[in-house]
Amino acid sequence: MKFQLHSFGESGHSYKIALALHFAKADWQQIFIDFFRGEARSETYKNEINPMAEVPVLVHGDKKISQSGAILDYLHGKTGIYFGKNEQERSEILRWVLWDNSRLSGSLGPTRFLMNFIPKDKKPIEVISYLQKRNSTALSILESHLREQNWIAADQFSAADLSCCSYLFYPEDYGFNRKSYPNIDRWLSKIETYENWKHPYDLLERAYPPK
Ligand SMILES: N[C@@H](CCC(=O)N[C@@H](CS)C(=O)NCC(=O)O)C(=O)O
Repeated sequence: MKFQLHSFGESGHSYKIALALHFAKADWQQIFIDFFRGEARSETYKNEINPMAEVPVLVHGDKKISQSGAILDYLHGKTGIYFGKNEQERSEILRWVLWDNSRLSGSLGPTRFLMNFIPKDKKPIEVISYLQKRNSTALSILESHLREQNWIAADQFSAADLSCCSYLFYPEDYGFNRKSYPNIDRWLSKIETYENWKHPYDLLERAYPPK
């Protein structure tokens, strides 16, 4: 049964799922969300797709799932996306997926949005600088963790790696310089040299600039 992914190219949370489906060679299609024209906040979207007014949403048969971590968990049983072989490993993967949502993607995403996708005169400089400090702390935590580990939460590529890597592949300036974090750089290089890895903008149609 085909997967449908409500998404847009600039969304790192969407990219996690698109990459998971692509790596798994699953049968899937993007349902484009015109994010920068407010589609995800529209009453129709909230009523019919996601009352949380967020992207991504995965539709599979009669299932409609939001929250990238919950979607990766759902895909574990369906596509082989790795979410642990026992309770202990699963809990470690989940711990990093939640950390990513709250501290890494959850902070990098808004920083990149504010720095790149809103008009210059509306940029909240103090908020951006506050977020950048939080980003540096989160990136340093990941950098230290990857000093001893090949993969984030298991002895193989897992949902934790998928979750944490997504925003780090985007080209826009949001204060992340890969070369300043050699362990993160090495880990990202391993992921992008996977045989069928794809850049976010080669996997998902972009919504910016709005047409
Ligand atoms: N924790 C959510 C975060 C999703 C999220 O923040 N999505 C952004 C797009 S990348 C969004 O839809 N934001 C709506 C808004 O901020 O109004 C997940 O992992 O799916």
